[in-house]
Amino acid sequence: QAAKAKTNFVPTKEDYQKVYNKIATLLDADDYDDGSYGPVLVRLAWHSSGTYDKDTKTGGSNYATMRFESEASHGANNGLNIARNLLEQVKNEFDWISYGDLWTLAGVTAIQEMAGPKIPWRAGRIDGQAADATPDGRLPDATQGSDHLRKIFGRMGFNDQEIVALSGAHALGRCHPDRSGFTGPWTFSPTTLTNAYYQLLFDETWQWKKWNGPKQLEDKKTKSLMMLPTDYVLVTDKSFKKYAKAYAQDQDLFFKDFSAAVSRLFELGVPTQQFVTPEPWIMKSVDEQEE
Ligand code: CCH
Repeated sequence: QAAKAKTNFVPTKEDYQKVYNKIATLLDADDYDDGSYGPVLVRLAWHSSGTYDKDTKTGGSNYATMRFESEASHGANNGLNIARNLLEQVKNEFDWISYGDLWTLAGVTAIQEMAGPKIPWRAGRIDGQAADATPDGRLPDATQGSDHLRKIFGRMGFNDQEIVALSGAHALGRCHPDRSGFTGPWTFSPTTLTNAYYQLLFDETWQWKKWNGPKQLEDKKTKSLMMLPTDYVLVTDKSFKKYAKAYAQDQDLFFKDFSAAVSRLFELGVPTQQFVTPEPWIMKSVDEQEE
């Protein structure tokens, strides 16, 4: 490590692959949620990117402003300290990486290692200042409807098709009452990325859950799955529904569109000239390297 003098060490794709591999070793955890930190790492990458505003060109993944209390304390970011703290182990070993690169690369690693598609990724984000932190209210509010989704994702520069494709990330993970107030997973396989989220939206009968918590839906049959009001609009809004149906019927199509949209999401707010290469990298999965 001593040879890597901080000032002139220029990391290569192989160095970032080492970071990927290190993150991959931290994913499995018997005593956490459904056995993987993958979903919460995907949520960290998304919340650090989804603050982007295309008109003012503020927010996004470039400055990793969730490091600052003013942004970490936004209600939408509850629980993401778990993901940030986990990644400190990686930052300690690879101190040359910026937090924006670390967090988005962790999202890429988690998606790929949870059987998802390859997510093209570029390095080059830089750590910003507290003054770059974004105001509260830029991330979506789960209690709202399609107008809200179009307003929030439109501000980031995404269209209806991309909104629906990105929402498929909810095949992963779960809601935690102590973080968002909502409860339960969206699918029966919350640590594997599939198109099950869309299939369940169409195939199950969804009813409002009777409880003291915030408005959410449950599947009538098992009452063990959930949908947020914002998830359910993917089948009630005519334009969203068209894409949701297509993804329910074709996992390859979902993977292709999800990969493109997530890759763009994770680059929001990063000036093109900052990226270390013009062409994105495809990081190797752990399995591929063992072959
Ligand atoms: Fe999400 N998400 N998300 N989400 N999300 C939650 C959890 C995850 C919304 C609300 C919530 C995306 C879009 C939306 C993940 C990825 C993405 C939770 C529960 C809420 C609430 C948090 C908790 O309690 O822990 C809303 C509203 C939208 C609007 O579209 C997008 C886009 C992505 C990624 C591309 C993942 C993964 C989780 C699971 C986290 C975990 O800890 O299991």
